[in-house]
Formats: sequence, structure tokens, C-alpha cells
Amino acid sequence: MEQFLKGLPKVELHAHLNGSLGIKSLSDLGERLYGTSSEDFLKLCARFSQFEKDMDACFEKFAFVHELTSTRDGLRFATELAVRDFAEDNVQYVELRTTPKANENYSRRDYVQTVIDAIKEASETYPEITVKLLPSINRAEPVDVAEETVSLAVELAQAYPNLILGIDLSGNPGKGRFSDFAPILAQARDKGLKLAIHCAEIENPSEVKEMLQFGMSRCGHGTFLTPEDIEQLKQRSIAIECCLTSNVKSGTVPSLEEHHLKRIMEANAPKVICTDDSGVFDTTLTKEFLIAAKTFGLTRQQCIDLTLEAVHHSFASEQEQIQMADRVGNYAVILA
Ligand code: 6MZ
Repeated sequence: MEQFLKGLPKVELHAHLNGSLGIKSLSDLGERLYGTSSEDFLKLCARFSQFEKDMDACFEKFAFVHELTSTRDGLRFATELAVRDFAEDNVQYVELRTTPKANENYSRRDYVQTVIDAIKEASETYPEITVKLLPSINRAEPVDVAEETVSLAVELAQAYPNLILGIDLSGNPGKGRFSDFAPILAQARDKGLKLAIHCAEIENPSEVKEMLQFGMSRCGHGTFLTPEDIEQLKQRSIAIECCLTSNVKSGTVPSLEEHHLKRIMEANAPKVICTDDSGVFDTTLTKEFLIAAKTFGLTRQQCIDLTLEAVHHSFASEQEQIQMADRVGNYAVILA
């Protein structure tokens, strides 16, 4: 099964750039930035791979990566390395999300442009993978930052219509209020951007209600959705992005066996398997499929069907979706 899943031309729809750098990439990045990796740096990396079962502890890990990507060079290398890692895992299409940041080295505009340039370069080095970009709004940051992110995304989506396809709302789910961001998200949607919204990652029924009323193109996590919510998403053909390892390691789901993917599959609602933060949670899309297959007894055909579901719910053009589905179909035929 593992070999089969590794070779499957997979589709990744929920991956945060700074969360997608594994130990190997972090040490490659450290080496490129600081010369040969120092012992202190490697010790830091080792700490990075240890897990505390807590959402706040996992958010502290992002701060560590953010330090490494706080220069244009760091950000550029990191983007290339993230694309490399997905390509090496035979991911044929990835929608990378990232929160534009500003510091003494770059503005938010520079940040997004640097990521765009790095994606373009990486696409030449790894032509077998298609990369798209979803700028993220971090709900823990002020609303005016979100406004800047959306106006940048709208402007750059015009310049790069085949690359910037939507907006993600993410960040520590215990912080910020959805209602404060809803007007800005509505503006993005009116301008044609798709919305991928982290929803019900922690228990907050009133916010989930607001989010479902507002609408979205895809639902991130959906851990605390009720059966009625799941039914509603099914009726509206909104896929739930399921990130098994992330949810267990960040402590929102008690065990793999109790993961809501099971309920979603039983309800026959749309779903996609994703990594979330393959670096922080030490996983790959192959591993996530393997975990889902082992935990819920999925067959090869079900894994192929899940990949085709991801193709369908991606923000790619119809033409791109046909090409992706063909690659999956050809792989399935060869192995039949
Ligand atoms: C919510 C998350 C997340 O944007 O710096 N992020 N937001 N829930 C999660 N589940 C664990 N995992 C990552 O990537 C890292 C940022 O993505 C968001 C957080 O805002 C985190 O700081 P970028 O590339």
C-alpha cells in the first residue's frame, strides 16, 4: 500500500508554507542561510520535532520557522524547499497558503512577490508539480492587516491569474473573531477569489453557524461540525479538508480512530485528505493517506477516489482538473 500511495499523483489542498518545512528542509535552509549547520541550530531543529499535544505549543513552532524565513533569501529558499518536498512525495498539484508578513527586510507586497518568484523558479526545477498560491489572513492579527492582504491578493491575482486563486482564513482558532473578517472576505469573494476557511477547528458553535451562513469554497478541518453541519456542506458540495496527524498532534482530536473523517465518509460528504503542516507535524501526504487507509480500512480504489475528489474540489481550471484526473487514471490503469 505504501508504495502504491507514494507513486499516486496526489493533490494537496491544505498546506501552510511555513508549516511545510520538515527537519531536512529546515537544516538545508539553515545551511544555506548560515553556512554549514551549527550544532545549536541542529539542536533547535531536534526540539522542533518534539510534540506537545496542544494547539498553542504548535503555534510556537511557527515562530521558529518564521525566524528562518524573515529575509527574502530565507523565504525564497524555504518556498523552493517546500515545493521540492511535495514534488518528491509525488504530489502533482499543491495549493500553498501563506500569510504575507512585513518586517525590516520586506513589506507584505515584497513577501508575496518573493513567494511568487520562488514558485516560478521551483516550477522550472520541478516541472511535474503545479503550484498555486492562496494568501492567508491570520485571524490573530488586526483587521487592517487582513485588508492589506486582500487588496494585495486581488491586485496580484490580476497579474498572476493562473497562480493566485483564493484566500485562506487561518491562524490560532482561539484568537480573533470571524465577524470582524467577514466583510473583507466578502470583498475578496466579490472580486472572484475563492475562500478556504478554517472552520470548526476548535469547538465554537456560534462561529461555525456564522461561517456556514457566510459560505465558503472549502472548509478547513471541520473537526467540531455537527452531523447537520456536515449534511449542509454535503448539500452545498463544500469539501472538508481533513488533516489527521495535525488534528491529533495539536490535540483537537483524541485519537486517529476518533477522527471525524470517519463520520464524513459515512455521511458520504465531500472531503479531501491534506497535510496542513507537513514539517511541524512530521508527515507527508503519502503518510496521511497511509494513516487514513490503515485506520479506516481504505482500499486502493478508495484512495484513488479520494484523490479524484481532491482534483474536483481544487481551485484549478477545468482543463487543469482534466489533466490531473488523467494522471491519476493512468496510474490506476498501470497498476491494475
Ligand atoms: C490554523 C494554522 C494552522 O502562513 O506563515 N496555520 N492556522 N490552524 C492550524 N492548524 C494546526 N497551521 C498553520 O504558515 C504558518 C501559519 O499558518 C497558520 C498559522 O497562522 C501559522 O502561523 P505561514 O506560511
